[in-house]
Amino acid sequence: MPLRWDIFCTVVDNYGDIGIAWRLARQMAVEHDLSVRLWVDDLTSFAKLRPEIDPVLAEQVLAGVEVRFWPKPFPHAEPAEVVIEALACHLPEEYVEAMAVRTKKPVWINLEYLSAEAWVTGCHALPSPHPRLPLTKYFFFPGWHEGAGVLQEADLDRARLAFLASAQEQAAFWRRLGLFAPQADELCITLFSYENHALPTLLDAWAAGGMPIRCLVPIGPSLAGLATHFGLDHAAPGTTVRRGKLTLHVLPWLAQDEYDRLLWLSDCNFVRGEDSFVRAQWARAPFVWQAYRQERGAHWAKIEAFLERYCEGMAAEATAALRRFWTAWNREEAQAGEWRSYWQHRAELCHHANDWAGRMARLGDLATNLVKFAGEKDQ
Ligand code: TRH
Repeated sequence: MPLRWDIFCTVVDNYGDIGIAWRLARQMAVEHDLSVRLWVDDLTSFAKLRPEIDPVLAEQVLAGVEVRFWPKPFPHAEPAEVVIEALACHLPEEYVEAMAVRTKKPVWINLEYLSAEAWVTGCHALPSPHPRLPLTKYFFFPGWHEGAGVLQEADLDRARLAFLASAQEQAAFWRRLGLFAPQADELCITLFSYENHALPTLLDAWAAGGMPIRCLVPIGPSLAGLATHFGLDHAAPGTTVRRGKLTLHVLPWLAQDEYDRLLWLSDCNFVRGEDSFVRAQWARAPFVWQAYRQERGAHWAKIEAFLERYCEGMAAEATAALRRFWTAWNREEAQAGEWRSYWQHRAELCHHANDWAGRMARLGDLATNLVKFAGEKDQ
């Protein structure tokens, strides 16, 4: 079994790339006892997810992972036995040359973006020989197909259940956020999205609805629209807005593990991109996904493919309502009626979310499947 791993991550925009690369590196070190170097080109973004990271240090160790700043030009570094380019980033040319001169060539894996699309299954694990050097790169697609899986720490469910069973830990969590815990009759909704023109309409619907709603919005691109809508100069962490049945708090950016706890405590999670999307699934509560918008609408195929898989086994009416609401949210056209008909299926949505997480767990987790794959390719 190859023991030394290098994981490379470039932060393109947002936080999904580093969020995923970090979780993977940590799991490899903590659960698989591997020696892991994580090369990151933007430590400032990383520090938002893990405040222990010092953005000016070229080398540091966190949770057993050696975190290295990825500078340009790249310094000499002895390649590891397994090399992962996370989310299709490109390895430094100098490093690739160094891989090629090793007697035993490293196992080189391109860890791709997450997708439920059917073509992914056909491309998973395919080799791609380097055009010039004696190296082969393998494509590894995370997802809901055999041999792949998504990120899930071994103790994730246990940690979630322990947190949900501890009134003390939950009270401490709300204190850290500087908020009172939601009341028993309040619906707690987290809203992590890209800019979405449907947001004001949805907030109005919640304000005018019959149910008290506590909405928690992390700092991000949705805030500008929100401030304009509520006639505020600006919306910043600590801002609270009360309108009708709606109480909305703007949250500071939370450390990644803290954000997980927020998802666990909430009744419905609006999430985006890739990593929060997966974490909401492990929270076993209803969630609404805004996909990362791609050129020529390529993200619609991803949404459709996921819905196809996710809705399997869900009652027909709930499925139709979920599909309508998700589509409207991604089109940035969600209306009050679509939200109401979605949420009237709350019981079915909760039951299904729990079922789905059970089904996902049976696929095995991404880190373990990657370790197995690398072991098979290491000759
Ligand atoms: O930030 P994102 O939009 O990331 C996206 C996607 O990964 C997309 O596929 C990729 O192409 C693009 O980046 C470049 O959404 P995502 O994937 O949910 O990542 C957000 C990360 O931030 C996730 O690890 C959770 C974390 N997070 C916190 O740590 N604290 C917070 O308060 C919040 C709201 C999120």
